[in-house]
Amino acid sequence: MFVVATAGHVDHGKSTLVRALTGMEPDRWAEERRRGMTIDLGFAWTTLPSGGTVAFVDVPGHERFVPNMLAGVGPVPAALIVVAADEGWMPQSAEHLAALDALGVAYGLLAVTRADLADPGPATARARAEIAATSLGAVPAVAVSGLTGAGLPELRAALDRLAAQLPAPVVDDPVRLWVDRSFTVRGSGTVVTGTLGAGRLRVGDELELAGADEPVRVRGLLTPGRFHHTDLVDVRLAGDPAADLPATLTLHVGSAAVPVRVRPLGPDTVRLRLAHPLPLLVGDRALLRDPGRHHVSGGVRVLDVAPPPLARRGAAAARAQVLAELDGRPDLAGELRRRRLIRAGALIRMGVPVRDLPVHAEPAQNGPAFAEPVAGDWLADPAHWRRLGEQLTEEVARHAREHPLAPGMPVDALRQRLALPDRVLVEALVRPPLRIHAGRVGAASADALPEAVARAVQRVRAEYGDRPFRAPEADRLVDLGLGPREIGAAVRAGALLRLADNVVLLPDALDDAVRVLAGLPQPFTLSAARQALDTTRRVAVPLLELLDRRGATRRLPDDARIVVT
Ligand SMILES: Nc1nc2c(ncn2[C@@H]2O[C@H](COP(=O)(O)OP(=O)(O)OP(=O)(O)O)[C@@H](O)[C@H]2O)c(=O)[nH]1
Ligand SMILES: [Mg+2]
Repeated sequence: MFVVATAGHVDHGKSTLVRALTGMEPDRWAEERRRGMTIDLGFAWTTLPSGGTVAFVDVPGHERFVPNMLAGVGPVPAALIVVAADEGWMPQSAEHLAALDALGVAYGLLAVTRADLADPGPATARARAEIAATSLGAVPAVAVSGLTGAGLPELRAALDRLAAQLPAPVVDDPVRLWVDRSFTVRGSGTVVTGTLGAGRLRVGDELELAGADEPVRVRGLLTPGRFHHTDLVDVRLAGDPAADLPATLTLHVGSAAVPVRVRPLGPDTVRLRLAHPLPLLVGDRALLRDPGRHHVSGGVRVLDVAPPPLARRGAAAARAQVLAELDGRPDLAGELRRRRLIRAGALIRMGVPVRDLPVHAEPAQNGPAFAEPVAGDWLADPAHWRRLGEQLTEEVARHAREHPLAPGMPVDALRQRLALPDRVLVEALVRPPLRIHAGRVGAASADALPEAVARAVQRVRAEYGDRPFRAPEADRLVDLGLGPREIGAAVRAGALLRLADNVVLLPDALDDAVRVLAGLPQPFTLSAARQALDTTRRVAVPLLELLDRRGATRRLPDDARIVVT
């Protein structure tokens, strides 16, 4: 089935033509029939000679009902433009055509009606010229009479040819049904009618009702989690220059008509503040209209549904430059570059597919890369991510300089310094030789020891390297500048081994001790161990206790020990 919207001036015979083609009554309201005038959208369908189905959205032509007309043509791919032979081109012929042009409708037909009342030639020529200058381009024209039925077979054949040209609807997209009206039918529940802009509905599908908590005119049924509801968008205009737009206009998108405040940014780009939020995506087409002047200001293409605030001086000019580069086609690499860090889900809700688009990060070096989350579902611009990594290293080094004895920089302090929205991002940025330990980021090796401590450790190594089980005496430690905090830092860095308060050895001493003790007749006493290790009780007692705890030695009931092999 394909859908065609009618368009054309009041009383030019749109509804009569739809009735003649379908045998159905598009004017469903008593008031419409009494007044002989369409007020609200009508729907009717018929089978074409090819066997395909065409459905008509019949729109009102009266100037007062243009908003209803726009709700009808919003997401419709093709138009049947109706001009009466006896009246010719009229104001709403022009306004409706401007709306179709603004929406970028590319497929259409011209029906010159009431051909029994006047020569259709002049009306046809004028209408074709007007239409040719729009997104519709050159369209086939058929002269018809709803009264006599003349031209109807030709019109049906032309509709069949039009149907064959239309691109197939995209069915895998998220569903967005712009609801025109809803009512309650006993036994069925709530029934809605509307236009499916994208996607495919199946019985049992779960949808989301947009703006359900607000008494708004716009209602939509949406695939859950796939749409960003926004009241602030940056758009590109096709039509009047941005500078000529009034400060307030009406935005028509789908069946929605929402008042907007207009802030020009570039020559053809503006920021729109919507009176209430709509589920909009990057690339959406909409239309701006000045209801007071009956003037379609132009079509808009949504460039950004989550634009940055323009608070700083010069922000608007900078924004205009960014917008100049955008064309409304979702662009993952560009979004990542501009937003730097964003959740995949947020991008999808803006209409930017995350899975299918390659990110050409640094084509020269790496070739195309697909967007892989850096942590959780966070995506990052590769260059920004690299800078963050460098910044993290600098922050940790600076923190170590300022707090030489602290066991690293707290993850949360880093998160704040780097202005990151999520702790997992800090964790993902930590690379060796840095590591996370007990909620802090620090160097894993002794290389990062404060210089004075590193020098003191070197002195210990020089003085005690050949007597590895002789611990420096307490006053020697003081001479070397190794107080409890310095010792703590050296121990955390793995540069010293603490046996007890003020009893430290070089870290390799444990393995060496096990080797020496294994050479003794087993089991061995504390005294034998002390002699073999050439050390004092001050060292031997805690050293053997540490080896016991580590399972390298075992203490027997008589206090002798054996090396566990
Ligand atoms: N003689 C003649 N009269 C026609 C023809 N088509 C429509 N009419 C008459 O023109 C008048 C308006 O026709 P409609 O079909 O209601 O026009 P419309 O374009 O739907 O009007 P709106 O919906 O209000 O914009 C009616 O009185 C019709 O009978 C035609 O082909 N020949
Ligand atoms: Mg009508």
